[in-house]
Amino acid sequence: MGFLSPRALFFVLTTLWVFAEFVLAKHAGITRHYKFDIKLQNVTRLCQTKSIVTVNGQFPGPRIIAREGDTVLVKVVNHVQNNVTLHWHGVRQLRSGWADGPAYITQCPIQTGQAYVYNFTITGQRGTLFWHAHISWLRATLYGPIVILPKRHVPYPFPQPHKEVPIIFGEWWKADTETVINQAMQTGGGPNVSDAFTINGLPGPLYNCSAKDTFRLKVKSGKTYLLRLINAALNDELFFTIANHTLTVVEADAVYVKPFKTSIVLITPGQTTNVLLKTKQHSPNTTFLIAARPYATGPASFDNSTTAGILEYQQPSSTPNTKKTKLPLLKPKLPFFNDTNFATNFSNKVRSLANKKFPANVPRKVDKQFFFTVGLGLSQCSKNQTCQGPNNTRLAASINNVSFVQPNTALLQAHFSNQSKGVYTTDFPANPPFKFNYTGTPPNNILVTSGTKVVVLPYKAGVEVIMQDTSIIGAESHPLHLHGFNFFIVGQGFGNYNPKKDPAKFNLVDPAERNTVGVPSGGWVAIRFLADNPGVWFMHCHLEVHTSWGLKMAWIVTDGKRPNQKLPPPPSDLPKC
Ligand SMILES: *[C@@H]1O[C@H](CO)[C@@H](O)[C@H](O)[C@H]1NC(C)=O
Ligand SMILES: *[C@@H]1O[C@H](CO)[C@@H](O)[C@H](O)[C@H]1NC(C)=O
Ligand SMILES: *[C@@H]1O[C@H](CO)[C@@H](O)[C@H](O)[C@H]1NC(C)=O
Ligand SMILES: *[C@@H]1O[C@H](CO)[C@@H](O)[C@H](O)[C@H]1NC(C)=O
Ligand SMILES: *[C@@H]1O[C@H](CO)[C@@H](O)[C@H](O)[C@H]1NC(C)=O
Ligand SMILES: *[C@@H]1O[C@H](CO)[C@@H](O)[C@H](O)[C@H]1NC(C)=O
Ligand SMILES: *[C@@H]1O[C@H](CO)[C@@H](O)[C@H](O)[C@H]1NC(C)=O
Ligand SMILES: *[C@@H]1O[C@H](CO)[C@@H](O)[C@H](O)[C@H]1NC(C)=O
Ligand SMILES: *[C@@H]1O[C@H](CO)[C@@H](O)[C@H](O)[C@H]1NC(C)=O
Ligand SMILES: *[C@@H]1O[C@H](CO)[C@@H](O)[C@H](O)[C@H]1NC(C)=O
Ligand SMILES: *[C@@H]1O[C@H](CO)[C@@H](O)[C@H](O)[C@H]1NC(C)=O
Ligand SMILES: *[C@@H]1O[C@H](CO)[C@@H](O)[C@H](O)[C@H]1NC(C)=O
Ligand SMILES: [Cu+2]
Repeated sequence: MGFLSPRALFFVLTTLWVFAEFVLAKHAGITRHYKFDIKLQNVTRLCQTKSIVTVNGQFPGPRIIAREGDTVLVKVVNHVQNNVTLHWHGVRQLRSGWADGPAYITQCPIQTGQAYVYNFTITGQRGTLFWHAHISWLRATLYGPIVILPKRHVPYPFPQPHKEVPIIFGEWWKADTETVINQAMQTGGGPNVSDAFTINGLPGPLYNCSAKDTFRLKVKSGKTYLLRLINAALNDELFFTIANHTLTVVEADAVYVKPFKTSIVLITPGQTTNVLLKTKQHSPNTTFLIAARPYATGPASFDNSTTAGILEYQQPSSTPNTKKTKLPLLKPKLPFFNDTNFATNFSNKVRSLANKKFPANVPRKVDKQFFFTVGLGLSQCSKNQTCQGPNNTRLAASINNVSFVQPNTALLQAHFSNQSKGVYTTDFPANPPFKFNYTGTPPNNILVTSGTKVVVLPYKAGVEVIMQDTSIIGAESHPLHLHGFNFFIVGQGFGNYNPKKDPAKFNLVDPAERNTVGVPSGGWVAIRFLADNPGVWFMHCHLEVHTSWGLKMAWIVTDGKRPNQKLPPPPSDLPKC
């Protein structure tokens, strides 16, 4: 047995060191454990007490805080009569589709008395996302922020904020929301609109009986605050603003963007946006209204109310009296409820950072192309019923005229065990059944067809989807959300998509990378993604009413050849139907 020369020893040690660094970097994350007890809680809003479904009795629900690379384990125990599932909205769920959560897509519901552990690792993402129930309309009260910090010692690509504040918008009904949607599905008419919007669960002073339920943002002068905006409302895109302050948008859907300044943010249900708020150098002798209200383009009536909070500066200690005197309140201006020009200008400003550290990996090669019409339609009323849709019909919604029918068992289980028969078919159309002027006069027959149809994508396919709004019943902006992937928004426009002219204008350099995009009212949007995540992935309108009417479909991405390109088997506690 000989001794290693100093030179050889150095070589061995550095090799070990490099290897250890590599292992540490790959497994740098820690495991974060959460326990979510689903239970009822009495909550009073707008002078009315209501029993709502909550996590741990909290409304809004608890925050999940993790770092990029961490594993999150959430043990969900269902103590209520409703079936429940939770979705980790925007988390990519690389090869962990069993933890994604949409009911009857990736899992059967967690039934009364049952438990399920959601187990996922946050890979390559940092920013703000949120969790919410993904069954019926339970997400009206079951939602909360997901804060993903960068890896330890990795700074933000913008000034380190003094403080970070999640701001989650919600929508509140005085009535029980399960009754609201059940009634609408019975009658075929539109569901009753909400009674209020909320900021962190609080409607604010512009509603009757609500001044005490007001979100207050207390700040110091001359500091930078990171506001993590989340739209968890069910059916409304929202304009958001703070009187007399400019915001800098730095991140959207947990992807950094090229910073830009704006006084108003547009945020659709399902979207998240991080903004920097730089407070004034000297504490002003006034307070400022924080406000959000809908951007609405559809034909249906909507909740046209405004939720508000108050931005307060901490007054210098030399003026102790100011506490007692009521400071004046400055009010902001928001765009008109149907200001599509503002919406277009705003969404065009959102661009990927697209630098060395945070590249925009836009698929250059398109292997599979789809043209999807998205919009409303009608379905027939049963013979012995009267329906409240137009001309005694039922309101419906579809993609390529297919209104999705929820199966009785989860698609992912059926796919994994090769038992699709009687559950789903793989003939979801790549194009609409017939061409018409999508944004002009609707065709005579606007009845939708229905079925549980999916598209099968080969592993690693480059996918392009053109989503075209229709003016059937009324043009409307639809926030489409894709599970399991981020996509790049390579183009958008008004009227009908022109396959000859429009692709030349696509942005393949720094397009926004998101998980939810508003298909413009009376227009189209083109997205691209790489199908690198095996599993079954839901895509749907994040206006909950449209999802209820069938504006949803699923993609199946096949396994790749290598072991680390395959979907692992389901966890043993996966709920059964
Ligand atoms: C809610 O209030 C009702 C009526 O007062 C009461 O019967 C019920 O026990 C309360 N529920 C909870 C979870 O506190
Ligand atoms: C979570 O998933 C990982 C990866 O599949 C697995 O190694 C781990 O054992 C799981 N943890 C629990 C508590 O199920
Ligand atoms: C919905 O509104 C209608 C008309 O105001 C009312 O009769 C009905 O009770 C409401 N439904 C629910 C579930 O509150
Ligand atoms: C608030 O209350 C007043 C007086 O009771 C009533 O006239 C008004 O319609 C209410 N406003 C809202 C938004 O409910
Ligand atoms: C707030 O904005 C208004 C209108 O732009 C302006 O007149 C006013 O001076 C501003 N006040 C403060 C305290 O910034
Ligand atoms: C703040 O406003 C109050 C009441 O309007 C006034 O009395 C006070 O002088 C003001 N202070 C400053 C520093 O402007
Ligand atoms: C919504 O409310 C605003 C005032 O806040 C009003 O100008 C507008 O006409 C309303 N829109 C609808 C569709 O009711
Ligand atoms: C917005 O609504 C107003 C009032 O309902 C209407 O006059 C106007 O034409 C609408 N604007 C657009 C762009 O649809
Ligand atoms: C309609 O008729 C069918 C078959 O006779 C019956 O099962 C169903 O309950 C009826 N529905 C209504 C709403 O009356
Ligand atoms: C309802 O019927 C009338 C008369 O046939 C027709 O003009 C109208 O377009 C129909 N409405 C819808 C939404 O189909
Ligand atoms: C489609 O309809 C719109 C609105 O009526 C019209 O402006 C446009 O010219 C039509 N497009 C085609 C290709 O017919
Ligand atoms: C809950 O889910 C199970 C399994 O899919 C189903 O059989 C049952 O009818 C559901 N219960 C309710 C109340 O929806
Ligand atoms: Cu929609």
